[in-house]
Amino acid sequence: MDHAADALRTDLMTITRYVLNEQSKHPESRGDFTILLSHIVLGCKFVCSSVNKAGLAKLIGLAGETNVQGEEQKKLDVLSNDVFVKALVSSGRTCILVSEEDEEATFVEPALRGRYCVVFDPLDGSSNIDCGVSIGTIFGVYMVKDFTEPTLDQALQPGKNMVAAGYCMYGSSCTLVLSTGSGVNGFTLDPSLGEFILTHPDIKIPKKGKIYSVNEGNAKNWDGPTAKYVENCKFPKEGSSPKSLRYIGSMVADVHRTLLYGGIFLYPADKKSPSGKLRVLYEVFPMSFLMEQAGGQAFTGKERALDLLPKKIHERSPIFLGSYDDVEEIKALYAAEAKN
Ligand code: FDP
Repeated sequence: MDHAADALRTDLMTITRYVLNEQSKHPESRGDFTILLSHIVLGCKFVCSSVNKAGLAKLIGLAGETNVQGEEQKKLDVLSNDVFVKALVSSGRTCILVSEEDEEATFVEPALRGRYCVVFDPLDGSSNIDCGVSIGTIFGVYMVKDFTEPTLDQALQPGKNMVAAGYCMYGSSCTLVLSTGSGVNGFTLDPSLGEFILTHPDIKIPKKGKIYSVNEGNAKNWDGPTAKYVENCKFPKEGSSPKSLRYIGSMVADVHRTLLYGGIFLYPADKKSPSGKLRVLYEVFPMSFLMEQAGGQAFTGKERALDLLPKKIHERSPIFLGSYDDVEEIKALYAAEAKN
């Protein structure tokens, strides 16, 4: 009998146990983050269960509303947003919430205020809901200095100020990937226990990958460096192999694969969308934070993504993120263009 393997199977590291262990390294900590995270986890479990039941419960279909980006909102988006807002407010640890689904930020009522600002996309990749492709929740957490008088500025901080970020992917399994600023860990929901168990400890992205991920249907409107980069992926220099293309069209799923297998995910600017498509606060920042924590990089075409200072809560930015060496290549192409 393999006692070491058996011990691993029976000594389960749940996400709560993991965060409590981390908390014990900071004796001054009051456990606020642990409480906040348990509410985020509750939201993820609820959305996971709803996504699994969506067909059965006839939840799929338009809710008859349009969100701030002018996209059709589906019932699952509405439901997920409601669940996360209520879970975060009731945690008593938040003062400002920014959701992809809400035009304005939510300022928590004074009696329930705490010191965290949470930015999130409750159900990202929603165009994939109806065909059962993986979708996810993305979140980022900031600490607010004076939470008794919260202002919008405190939600408009650069991504490098985040204290935690993560996503939960609702796919063939439900996986929550989290960083609290000291590496990246992945937890998989064991449905029989209702617990997220540490299954991917200390995730490191390969230094260079063999996959690129982009919506090539936009190629005619790309700028020079993006077009050149993708050309190089397909027709590399003599002696190197071409990269494979994988594009799901669900950011959480595309980033998850990139994190585990290596490579690069691109959502560049194009002539029709000069700022790209993805939202800075709750898509670009959390994913860039995770990439850097896993040893990769995230770049906007101009600067390190986490250095961006957003001016509006729903601002967009181009993004190139993934393996360190792959992002270096696109950085070099933009640097060369800036010189000319
Ligand atoms: P969706 O529109 O389905 O919600 O930001 C949303 C997002 O999906 C990302 O999850 C995804 O990476 C991207 O948009 C896909 O955009 P394209 O359809 O333009 O490729």
